Amino acid sequence: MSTPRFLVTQEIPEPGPSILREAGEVDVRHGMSAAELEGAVTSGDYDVVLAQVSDRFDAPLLARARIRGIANYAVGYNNVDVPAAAEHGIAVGNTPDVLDDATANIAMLLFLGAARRAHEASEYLRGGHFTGLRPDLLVGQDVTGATLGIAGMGRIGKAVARRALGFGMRVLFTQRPPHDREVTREELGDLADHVTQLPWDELVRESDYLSLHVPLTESTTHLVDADVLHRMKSTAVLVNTARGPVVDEKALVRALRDGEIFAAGLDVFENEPAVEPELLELPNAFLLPHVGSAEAGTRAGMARMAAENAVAMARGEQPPYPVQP
Ligand code: 8YV
Repeated sequence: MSTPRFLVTQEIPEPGPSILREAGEVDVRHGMSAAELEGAVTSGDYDVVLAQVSDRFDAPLLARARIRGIANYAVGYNNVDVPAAAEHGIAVGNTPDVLDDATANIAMLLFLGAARRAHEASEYLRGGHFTGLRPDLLVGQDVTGATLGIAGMGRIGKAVARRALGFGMRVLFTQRPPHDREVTREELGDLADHVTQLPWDELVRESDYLSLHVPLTESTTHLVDADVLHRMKSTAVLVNTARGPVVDEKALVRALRDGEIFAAGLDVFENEPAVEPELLELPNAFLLPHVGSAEAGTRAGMARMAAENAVAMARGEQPPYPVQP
């Protein structure tokens, strides 16, 4: 067998590079345009691409691709047309489980930051406006005793539920909005006695905090649109650590501006890395640049899994972490 050749589209942390170098030749080509990625993938120069979620592999590209596999450095894989990849014998892998806690942690940070006006408070202080305590200074929303609605009770949704229970919140969820299916007690495991499943419409109405943990698919694109935002409580906080297009960003800007909801905490954006300019101006939007999994140990774990996937794919073996659509 010839030496495997890996294309890495962004530098990843150890042990990723060591695992790849031990198995073959590694080419790190940071910042490739879509045309450059297409050229590389169709050139026959590489066996496997270790990819980011910003690298798009659609059906026309996959039809012309001369690679054995795509090892996504992410749990999400909406950047790959998985059925088209399967049709052309291209394996696809991801990095599940390892980033659940980190992503749940960032969801909590967004909740608290948006509810307690952390961004505004920090700006206020740094702007030299803090001249003394005031009872009306930067009053936010209550967290303890409030109701959290979780859209998507998968691994990350469950990790958020456990944290929210620790904060004394009531936890409701819809498993697979907008069209739910009933979840068994076995599936809920340790959470079975502590969380309640509701239809999506009711979840929207009941939630003081609505946190999104669904994959991006056709049915979840603009799951949170103008109509949903309108039906949320005016005191509600929306949190998105999933994928930007799950929320209609323009409608969200209007809802935040017009006080239809209290605040939003967002780690992902509809047209990443671009962000609706108006969103950047709104004090009640607490925004982070897609750092959900950015904890050192988590990223090392993701790097190991993606590299192990890539090596197995290059050898024509079943990857240890194949995507499970
Ligand atoms: C990013 C993510 O991939 O895992 C996912 O689906 O969205 C993130 O973890 C990460 O920021 C690496 O670039």
